[in-house]
Amino acid sequence: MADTIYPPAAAFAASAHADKATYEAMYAASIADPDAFWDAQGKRLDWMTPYTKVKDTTFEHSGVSIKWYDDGVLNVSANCIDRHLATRGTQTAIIWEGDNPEDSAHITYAQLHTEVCKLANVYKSLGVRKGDRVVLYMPMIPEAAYAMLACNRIGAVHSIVFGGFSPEALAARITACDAKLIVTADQAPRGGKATPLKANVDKALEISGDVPTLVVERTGADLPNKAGRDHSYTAAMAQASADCAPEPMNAEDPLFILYTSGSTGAPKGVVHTTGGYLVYASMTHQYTFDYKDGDVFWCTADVGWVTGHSYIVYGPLANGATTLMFEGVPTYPDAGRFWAVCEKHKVNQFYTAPTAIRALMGQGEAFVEKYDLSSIKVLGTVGEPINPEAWNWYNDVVGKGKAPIVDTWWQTETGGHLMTPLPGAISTKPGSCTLPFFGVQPVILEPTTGQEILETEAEGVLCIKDSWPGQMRTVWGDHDRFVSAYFSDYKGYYFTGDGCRRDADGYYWITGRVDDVINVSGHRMGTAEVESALVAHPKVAEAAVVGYPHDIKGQGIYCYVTLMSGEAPSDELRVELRNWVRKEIGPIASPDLIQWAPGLPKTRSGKIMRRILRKVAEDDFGALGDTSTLADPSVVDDLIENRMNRS
Ligand code: 6R9
Repeated sequence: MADTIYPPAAAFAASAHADKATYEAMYAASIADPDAFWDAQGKRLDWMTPYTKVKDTTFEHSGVSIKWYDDGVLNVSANCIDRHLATRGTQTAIIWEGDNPEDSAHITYAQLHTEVCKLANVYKSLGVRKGDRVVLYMPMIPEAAYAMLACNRIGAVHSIVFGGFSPEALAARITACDAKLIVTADQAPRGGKATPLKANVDKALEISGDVPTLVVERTGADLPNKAGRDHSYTAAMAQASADCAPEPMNAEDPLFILYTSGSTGAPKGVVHTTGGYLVYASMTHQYTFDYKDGDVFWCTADVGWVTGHSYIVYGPLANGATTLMFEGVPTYPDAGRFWAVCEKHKVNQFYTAPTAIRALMGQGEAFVEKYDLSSIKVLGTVGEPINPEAWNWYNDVVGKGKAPIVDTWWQTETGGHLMTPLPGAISTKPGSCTLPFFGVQPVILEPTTGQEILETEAEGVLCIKDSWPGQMRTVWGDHDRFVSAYFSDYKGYYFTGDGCRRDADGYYWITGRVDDVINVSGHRMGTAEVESALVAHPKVAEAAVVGYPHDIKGQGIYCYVTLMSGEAPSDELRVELRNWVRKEIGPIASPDLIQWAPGLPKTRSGKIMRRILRKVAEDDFGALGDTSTLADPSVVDDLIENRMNRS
């Protein structure tokens, strides 16, 4: 069946930043002469010392090195705040919408400036210096944005840990970056419940050793304080001067670290730097969403994920936008909350994840129809492939067929969108992220030979041929891991870890991860992380984890567990293991299905054959392929007989 194609409306295209001809001309220019193209784009920022070099990058395996605007000097907070003050001091920078529908606030650029300068001085008074790392473990409150910007105002590097992560996961990240300060809050209200952030920090510090904390009084809960270690945000801010000059930073100085799951071992600390990242976040925010002055932009992500970094804080504020920050969840007080917020704040661009769309779709159209959504001009999605049913619902029910949908494919590692329709330029097809952004050269390689497939129609692994300014620069403290994870399987290319198909029109369709990373509700999870949490349990001898199709989450977590001899399987033990993984990693890693496996399918050399485990988890055991190389082929029969996902 031919794909339905949705061309941009003529009126939209006529006033957009880019129509089709503009996109094509700019894309061609960005590939023909990247230096000239990104030199011009670099001018979207204010530089304290202008750069003389633009692109200095190589993907050559022997010496992978990525530098952009290398000798330029700038400050991110000055670009996101100070330079807007003359023209936008009284404009709203951040609209905050609380978990409780009665709580909201507007913060102007002038107020943002004051708060960030004061907080930067608080950091200094707590001993934070240029280059030091600050861990943020925050609710979705304006203070989270202040805390990020105050870091880069003084040249400190933030590492945000998602508020849903456990004390154990938090401790590992505090230790990994040798944090000098932790900024947190007493509690994080979400969906009418309160996550005990400060109590989690207390537990984490028992593991990592003490680090000073700064605690925002979000709910005012009466909590224990450790004298000399824990500091009140309110008290510290009351003393702080609002005068803090922005620190001159080199374009390649680190801006932030963000830990993300890989296919092996512990999460990787993805490092983004100052100049290139901000140019790219700013440009993609402007073009992908066709953001115009005065628009209200809402990205529903959490600041603990890269989407929150680039499209709640850095991209929008660099562009002098009004950005909405939402503390709550899509279903509280009811499944109409997103649409109520869109109506209340007259949102113009709305950006969310397919898992949220699928969940809300299941609640029926009445929740959408209650609200006036006529302000919406562009709808965006991110995080995982969007199935056409969800795309169509988003288009018809939310957008009333009038708002173009931008399906943005990118990664923590890429800093900003790599493939996405531009809403005034590129016709969309439900489920395709369409075409590359400026400067991005996607290629599809044959997975085993690594040969580039040159035909338009192609399917294989997705790599990128050359650098773009928003690309990650290294893995924190482990450049070899950076090279081996992204530049070794397919030499000369950046390897995305995603599978991809290119259709006859040259449109790209992401087919999902080709490595041992699963995507649960748009959150990346290494199967190895869940496995190592499971085997840390005293009753577990061995564990293997795979993803399986899940209606709402996209993928669910399917665990095969071999118990220590003498341990008996039981439903109580299932509950215990599920809680154990939640405690080790966090609720997002909760196993959906746990199958007791007396044995795992292994090759004679002891490698687990995950292909077989995936098939059984998918309830598709008719196509197991060759099992004759297994050390003990009979384990497969037991796995099939006791499979948990039966349709
Ligand atoms: C931004 C973000 C990255 C992985 C990526 C891919 C999947 C993201 C997607 C998508 C299909 C899209 N992904 N956007 N797949 N269509 N529009 O999500 O970063 O958390 O690092 O995840 O998510 O598999 O490789 P991150």
